[in-house]
Amino acid sequence: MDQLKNVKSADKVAEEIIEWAHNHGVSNAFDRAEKLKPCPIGHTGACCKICFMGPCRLVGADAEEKAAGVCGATLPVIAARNFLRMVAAGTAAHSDHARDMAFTLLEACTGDAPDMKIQDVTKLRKVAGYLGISIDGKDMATLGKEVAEKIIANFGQQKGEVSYVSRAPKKRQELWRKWGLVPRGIDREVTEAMHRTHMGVDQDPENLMMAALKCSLADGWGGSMFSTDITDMLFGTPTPKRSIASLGVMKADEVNIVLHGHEPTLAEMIVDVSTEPEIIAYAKSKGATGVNLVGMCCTANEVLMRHGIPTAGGFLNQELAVMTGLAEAVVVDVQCIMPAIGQAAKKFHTKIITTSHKGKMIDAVHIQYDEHRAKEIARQIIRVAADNYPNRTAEGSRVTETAPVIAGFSHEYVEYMQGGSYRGSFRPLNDAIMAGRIRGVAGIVGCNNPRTTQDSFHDFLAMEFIKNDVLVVSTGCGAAACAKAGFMLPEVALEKAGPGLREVCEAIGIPPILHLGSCVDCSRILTITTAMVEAGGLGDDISMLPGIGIAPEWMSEKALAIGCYFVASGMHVVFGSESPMAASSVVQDIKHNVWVERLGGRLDFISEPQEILRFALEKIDAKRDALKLKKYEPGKFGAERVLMSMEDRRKLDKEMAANKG
Ligand code: NFS
Repeated sequence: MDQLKNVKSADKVAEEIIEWAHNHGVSNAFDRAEKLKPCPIGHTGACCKICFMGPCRLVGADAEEKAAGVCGATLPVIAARNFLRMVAAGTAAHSDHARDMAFTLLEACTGDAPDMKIQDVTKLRKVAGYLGISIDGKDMATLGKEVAEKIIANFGQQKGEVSYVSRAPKKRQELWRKWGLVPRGIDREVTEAMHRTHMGVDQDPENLMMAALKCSLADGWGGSMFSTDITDMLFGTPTPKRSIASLGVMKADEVNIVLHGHEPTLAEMIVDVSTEPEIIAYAKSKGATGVNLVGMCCTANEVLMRHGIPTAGGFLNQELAVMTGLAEAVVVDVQCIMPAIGQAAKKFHTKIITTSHKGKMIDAVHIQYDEHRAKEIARQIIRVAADNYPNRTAEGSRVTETAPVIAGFSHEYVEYMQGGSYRGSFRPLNDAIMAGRIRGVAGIVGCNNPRTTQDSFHDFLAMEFIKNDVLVVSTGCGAAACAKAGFMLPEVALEKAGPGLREVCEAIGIPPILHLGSCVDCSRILTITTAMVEAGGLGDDISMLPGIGIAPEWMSEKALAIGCYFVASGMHVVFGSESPMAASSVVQDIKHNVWVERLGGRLDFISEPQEILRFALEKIDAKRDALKLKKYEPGKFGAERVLMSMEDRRKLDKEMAANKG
């Protein structure tokens, strides 16, 4: 870790390009972060700019006790309000993405989006079951339409409960009801959060912080979970795919198109048409040998999980992709698109193509995506990129190094690996945890942030966890970091894993670091933890599982929404860097002690990776102790097999049937 303190990125390929940019005077986020230090008042949550009597900045050693804004708002109120607004923005982003997916599903079923159809019927039936929709006698289009309409209704629902709340463990649901945290409708919770934080409404920090949890549940067990399910239905539930990762995925002699952003629909269409003979012929007519698609950020995760499209990396690699000088086009839609790519593109031949009316850029070409003619637009985009191929100059930093990766671990696949189509269950994993072969499970998720050496926290924690027999599940830019580091090649990870984890992973046939997808796919972690509770042996609620959620290099409001819904679901969550509410000890106390008392989860901000590791292992071990499980000792576990005998299996089936009954 220490040797990384002097570099900007742990990703060697990225580091090479950053140095190139620095030496060529090309502006980049790493240099800008050095010049532009965060405002210490806003950084800790002590600045209120909610009304125009201010902004009021509450500073000074005794600000918490004595200071107040012009209206009288105290520091705890200001810090809690700021936090709730961030969580609401994160929830809105995931959920508006989900809404678009729901309308795409609807139009695919009504025939209004003729280039799309449901690809995973098993998943459609499963989702219909979750939503209480009968499947009897219905054809796929009718059922799909009903499912889409029911999901769309969840956004504007005014009363009642968001449908997927019923997928959580029973005990958790009761806890949410007890504390008034069940989201009524997705949009309603976001709107209410904005209202509560308007000048002069909610002035109780505890009430505001509980509202943050409620709003986040509309994301985790609402928008994000719907989005994952719809994407699986429309484009297939992921299964393992082999590919490559790093900025070296650009090809010198092909038309390179970077698919960047979040909603996978257009990217799917581009993947689909990119192999059409006419499209390839068009690229060749411009002097290239073919079309090379590469992903960026969460769109990368979506098309990597389903098609094995190489990933150029996460958030901080986007400017660098332009600086390779090899990108003919960066196609973007919404979220995590740095305005800087438009400015960087001016120095190269790269065209930035915006595709959503929600996300336009002045330095870009806009080609509006329209699901009624999805493939036609996808072809148009590839042609625009191909037309740009002859404009390539020799400018840029050329790199060719890549790392192999295996991604595509949907929760369905992980379950399938533990017993096949009919007997799939999370019980083998639970048994391994109970026996002490696996110490616990860590979710490493979230962004990159140039205030941290890029990827260094993700890489360090992933490696240390598996050495300590902790199974790692990863999404978002955390997963991209592990992929680029070569940790997502099972052989590499197995070699580094502790003996217990290694044995279990080999027996089940999964790697010790699992790529679960994009950030909305953090909902897969909720599904897995619920399945682990249901499989038995590790308590009756998510809060009892020896697990932890970590976003070590976060920067986005979406990450905070994710962190909050994990806390509300009962997990301990650790974020890297400083707390955005650090100025208020009252608010800090709420997110530690009040939340843990009421919901079993808490949110900590820890800036040192070694300390994050120590804290996480301590929490995992404490949960093991509370469950009275065998004490974890590296390399020491019983001689019993991990995979169950048929007899065990039958016993378990009976137990499960009895539980259901
Ligand atoms: Ni997540 Fe995806 Fe990455 Fe952070 Fe942005 S890409 S939704 S927010 S930066 S992990």
